[in-house]
Amino acid sequence: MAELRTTLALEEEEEDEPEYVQFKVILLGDGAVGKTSLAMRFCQDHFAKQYKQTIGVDFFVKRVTLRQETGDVNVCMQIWDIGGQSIGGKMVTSYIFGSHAVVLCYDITNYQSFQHLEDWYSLVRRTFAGAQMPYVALMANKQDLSHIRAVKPEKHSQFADENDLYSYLVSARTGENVSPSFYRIAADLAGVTLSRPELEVTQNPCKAEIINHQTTRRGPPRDQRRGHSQVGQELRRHVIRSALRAPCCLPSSPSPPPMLPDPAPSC
Ligand SMILES: Nc1nc2c(ncn2[C@@H]2O[C@H](COP(=O)(O)OP(=O)(O)OP(=O)(O)O)[C@@H](O)[C@H]2O)c(=O)[nH]1
Ligand SMILES: [Mg+2]
Repeated sequence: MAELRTTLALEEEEEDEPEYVQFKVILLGDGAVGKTSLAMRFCQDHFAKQYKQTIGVDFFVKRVTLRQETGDVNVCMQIWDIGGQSIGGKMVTSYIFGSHAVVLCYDITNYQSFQHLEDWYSLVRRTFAGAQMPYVALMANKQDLSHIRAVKPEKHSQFADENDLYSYLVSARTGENVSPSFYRIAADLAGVTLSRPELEVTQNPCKAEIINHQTTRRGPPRDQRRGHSQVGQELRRHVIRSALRAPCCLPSSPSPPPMLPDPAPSC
């Protein structure tokens, strides 16, 4: 009898657990462009100033609920943060394989990191040769440093247009546009249309910095004067219905990842 009660309780618990649509999202790009920082900002709302190189791959998980009139959709995003040094390595194609979304990241203050996206993107195309390409996005990080940018917005738009990429402008440091961008990716993958208020709710509050104007002769930097609302995003709707109906767990790669998360994924 006690056993039966335990089984019933377990079944009830399972019924309460929402079903998650699971997506594998990989972050690619040169070393130090801010991939780990973006994943950390989105999953843990944390930013570390100090650079710690990612060796191989690191994993993050974030569960999000997408609200729509016909019912909520629960999404579990497995974020594969690929170390920038992996580009020449043997394992990189197996990391990319099976991904639903690829986010090509660069640092707007580092022109080379933008140029190298050609190489990263061709690696993605080679991995998916003959198969359906995943959702591919172009993510321009370090928008807080726009006063020392090396990549003009026109260059960004041109690359996105020529390659038909979704486009996001973000700052892992301030958190600007990070959550809305990943929510948008989740929604596009799940085929959910998010309303503007929902996207705004996902925006992290920015920390205000107090500047002493009496001792600062030139005033605050230009980007602080403009505030954070000017960072726009060019978003095109495109739905990929490749969701795997599966419980949320790591990893879900067709081939097991050679390096397990260390420490265990958290969010
Ligand atoms: N100002 C500024 N610094 C950033 C931003 N994002 C990341 N950084 C800094 O850039 C450095 C590199 O960031 P990481 O996230 O470690 O870069 P990564 O792309 O993961 O690098 P690899 O692991 O080598 O591939 C760190 O010192 C971060 O603090 C940003 O949006 N603004
Ligand atoms: Mg890293």
